[in-house]
Amino acid sequence: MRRKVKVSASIMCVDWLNAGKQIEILEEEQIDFLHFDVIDGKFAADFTMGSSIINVIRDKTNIKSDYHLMVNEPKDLFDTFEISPGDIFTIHQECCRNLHRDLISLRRKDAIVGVALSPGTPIETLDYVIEDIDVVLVMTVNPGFKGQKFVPQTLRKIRDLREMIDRMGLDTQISIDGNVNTENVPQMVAAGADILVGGSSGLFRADVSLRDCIASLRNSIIEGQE
Ligand code: S6P
Ligand code: MG
Repeated sequence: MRRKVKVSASIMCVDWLNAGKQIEILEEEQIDFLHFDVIDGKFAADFTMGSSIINVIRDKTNIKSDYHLMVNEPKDLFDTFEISPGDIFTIHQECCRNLHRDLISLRRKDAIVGVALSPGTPIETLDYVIEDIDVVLVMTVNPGFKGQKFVPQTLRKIRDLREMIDRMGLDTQISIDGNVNTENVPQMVAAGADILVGGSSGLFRADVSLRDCIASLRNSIIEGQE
């Protein structure tokens, strides 16, 4: 049977002047998650959304949240964000002085617990903690900005991670973030992706409607499963 590959929409890439309408479309199209990038200007340059903006969107929709914190020592922010059952909360391996302690704190908050790896971070850095992780987010671009180029060797990383998870008999899911579009999705899915974070190149495009982008992304998922 085919694995269900879920789609998470990166809100940082939404057409902000039409955000309400676009979120309605995401809901009608039964997108699985809204992906909220939080950046602190330190771990990654630039700033994105804080809880006040995120909560306006959360209040408007029933779609589950997929938090992606690109901030140093994210534990200081765990109480800032609302977490409902079924929401994913992802922190970066590179940002935590005591990753395992932080994962346990998140588990107590009833989050689906995620750890993100930047392109240059090996999967071996998850040794001895992967048992306590629900989702590994493999970044296929460097943290910080939309519209970047795909880092090709991350495809090998997805394959290696899938192999490691299967070998250990875990049910950890693999999420992919960065340059998720019709060109790359078939290979990402074939390599072992479970969740795809669609951004400016795959979902929120100026030249193609959001509904058409969703349909194309779903076709590319099927292509990768064949
Ligand atoms: C990057 C962020 C991502 C982007 C998304 C952009 O720091 O974590 O979630 O918003 O990946 O998508 P694209 O198609 O522009 O690479
Ligand atoms: Mg992200």
